[in-house]
Amino acid sequence: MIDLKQYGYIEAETPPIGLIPGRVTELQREQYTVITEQGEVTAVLKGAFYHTAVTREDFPCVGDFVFLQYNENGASRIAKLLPRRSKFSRADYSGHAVGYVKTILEQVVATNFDYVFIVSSLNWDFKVSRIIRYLTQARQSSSQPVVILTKADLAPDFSAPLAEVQKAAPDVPVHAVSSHTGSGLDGLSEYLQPGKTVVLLGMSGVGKSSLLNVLMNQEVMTVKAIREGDSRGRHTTTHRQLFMLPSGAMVIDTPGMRELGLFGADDGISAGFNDVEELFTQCRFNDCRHQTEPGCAVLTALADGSLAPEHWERYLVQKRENKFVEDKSGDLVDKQAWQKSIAMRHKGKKGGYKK
Ligand SMILES: Nc1nc2c(ncn2[C@@H]2O[C@H](COP(=O)(O)OP(=O)(O)OP(=O)(O)O)[C@@H](O)[C@H]2O)c(=O)[nH]1
Ligand SMILES: [Mg+2]
Repeated sequence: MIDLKQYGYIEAETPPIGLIPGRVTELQREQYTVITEQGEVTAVLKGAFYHTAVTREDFPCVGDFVFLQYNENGASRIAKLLPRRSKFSRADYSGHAVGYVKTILEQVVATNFDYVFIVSSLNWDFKVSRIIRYLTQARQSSSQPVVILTKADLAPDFSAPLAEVQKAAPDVPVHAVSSHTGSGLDGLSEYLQPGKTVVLLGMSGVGKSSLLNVLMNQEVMTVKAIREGDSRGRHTTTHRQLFMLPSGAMVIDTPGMRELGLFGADDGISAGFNDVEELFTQCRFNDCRHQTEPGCAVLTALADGSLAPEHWERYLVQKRENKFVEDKSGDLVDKQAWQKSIAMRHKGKKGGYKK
């Protein structure tokens, strides 16, 4: 028998008769792998999910705790999604895929983790603004963000990028590590405690799976060299998966993202830019637009150097983007249409499932 508590399970409600608890460790297409007290099982969703889910957010995802009907001889059936302690979402702009153009949906990337490792390479394409975007979304997730700068072996002196991140996000721990030489990995042990879950997020090719492999002491995920010409990743990892480390902590590896679209990130923006929003309270006019108004605290702070122009610019960009997404995602009619379309799709596929 596996003790699910080691997988972070807390029994908040007793499972109904006939159902057992489990944690989703892998999702490939519509096929789930779930760890239960009976061991690892494959599972599909009960049809009810397709008919009652209002948004995609209601579907189980890697990291989720669920109740399922255990089936010894075939696929088990996930019957209920349990409340999430934390989740990392992004905007999914592929609304047209369901036939209703321009609805931006929430895509939940991972759930029930304690730390978000924002993974970025010291080797190439190092951009603080990208790290700050991930930070905004991570601050929204109800977990602690940590910035991991990888491939330290390729950057003989990484003090400048390290300092740059620390300056832009003074409240967030930053670690420079190398999966090849092992340098800096000791510093991660404070997060990798038994029962804790970490999710690895970042662009393709930054070394997320390499970090996972070295923490696992074995190659559990395929790693591929980045492209020679432009140092881009090859999108090697194509699905999300949760692993139990020898240390007793869990790591969720994810496919590299091309770009991270903010979703519902108002609180995350406020948390990362509270210094900026604090200035707003000092403007002479309540409805100050911080453009040309007299007595504007933002303009004063920009002029005297106490507010860095790039910090202000990032704030504006994120606010604008978040507002755009909110306007495009709030339309319930479109959500209902989406719901209908997946119910139809499920109906069409039903024959494919083993009963
Ligand atoms: N020099 C050096 N190379 C590294 C390090 N970590 C990863 N790499 C290399 O970077 C390349 C990409 O590594 P992956 O681990 O596949 O990157 P990933 O982030 O998982 O990429 P996706 O799965 O596509 O999202 C491989 O060639 C790795 O060998 C490191 O610490 N040092
Ligand atoms: Mg990978």
